[in-house]
Amino acid sequence: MISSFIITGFLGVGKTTLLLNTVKEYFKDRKIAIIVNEFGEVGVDGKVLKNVYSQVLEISEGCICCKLSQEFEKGVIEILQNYNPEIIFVETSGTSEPFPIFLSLQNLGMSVDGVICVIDTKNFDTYKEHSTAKYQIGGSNILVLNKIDLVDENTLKKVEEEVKQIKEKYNVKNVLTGQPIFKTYALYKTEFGKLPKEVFDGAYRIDEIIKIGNEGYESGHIIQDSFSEKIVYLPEDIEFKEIDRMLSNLPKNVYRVKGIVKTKDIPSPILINYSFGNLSYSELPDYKGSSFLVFIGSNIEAQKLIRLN
Ligand SMILES: Nc1nc2c(ncn2[C@@H]2O[C@H](COP(=O)(O)OP(=O)(O)O)[C@@H](O)[C@H]2O)c(=O)[nH]1
Ligand SMILES: [Mg+2]
Repeated sequence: MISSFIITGFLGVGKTTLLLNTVKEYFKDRKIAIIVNEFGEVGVDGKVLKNVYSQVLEISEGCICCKLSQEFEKGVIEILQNYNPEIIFVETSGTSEPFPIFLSLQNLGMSVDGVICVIDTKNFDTYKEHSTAKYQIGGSNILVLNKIDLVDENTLKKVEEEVKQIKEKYNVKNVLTGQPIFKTYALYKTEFGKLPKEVFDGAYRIDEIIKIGNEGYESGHIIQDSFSEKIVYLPEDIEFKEIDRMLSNLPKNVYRVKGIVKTKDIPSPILINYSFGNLSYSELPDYKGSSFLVFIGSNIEAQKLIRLN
């Protein structure tokens, strides 16, 4: 049976980082396929992951848990037929819920060996009230408290308690039987998503085959959380400091910025990653496409964000 893992978690918590750090480390000699669903029509993670893995399928422009479930299943079937992978990893968008994706994978005959929810320990307070974040925890069986390098012992303890409570309350149940679908769960604490190998060895395989349709599961998705995104294509003759200045002064309604930008003064294209006020840059030398930034948040007005000369 082909095994699969789902990586879920809110915007910017470290899902792609976890994939880069663990999959590359533990599965060098295995045939891996990665499916990445990004919020919005332009993918950044797909480009980053493609630098490392050859088989990366990008599904954009909506979320695979609701609007795009058919496209998702079609994509999985194509990957199975064309590439014949041993293991499939699915990174959901930060606004997706994992449970419908879990059902899709099971329906396609795959073994789901873990639903991993990455949690941003540093910024948990700022997003924990979003219902999507709660259902992501409730629908997973491996909880990963990430970014622990950025918090003290007390914060870590507090977030751990909160996450456990949310797990208890939002644990997905089969509405027909009233029983929780994942009987147990594991909790890990990581920096940059570095999970131990044991997580991927099948110890958290979900054996129970869930035979309910999507309608057998209730969630508050779509209705309660509203996000939007704006894409801005940039000219290539700008200076790095202009980009840096703009990104250092973002308003609070912008949660997440990702993009790949070419500048006048730095030879390699730069990968930009902004989440919850933390900004990071890295180089992406092989990138050949255009320069763009994707802003994710609520009520975003891109023209007000970008004031380039
Ligand atoms: N300090 C710190 N930064 C992290 C950690 N994990 C991820 N990041 C950074 O957080 C940002 C978002 O990470 P990414 O993996 O793209 O998040 P995703 O949207 O969930 O896929 C990037 O700039 C990462 O380098 C961590 O454990 N500690
Ligand atoms: Mg990502």
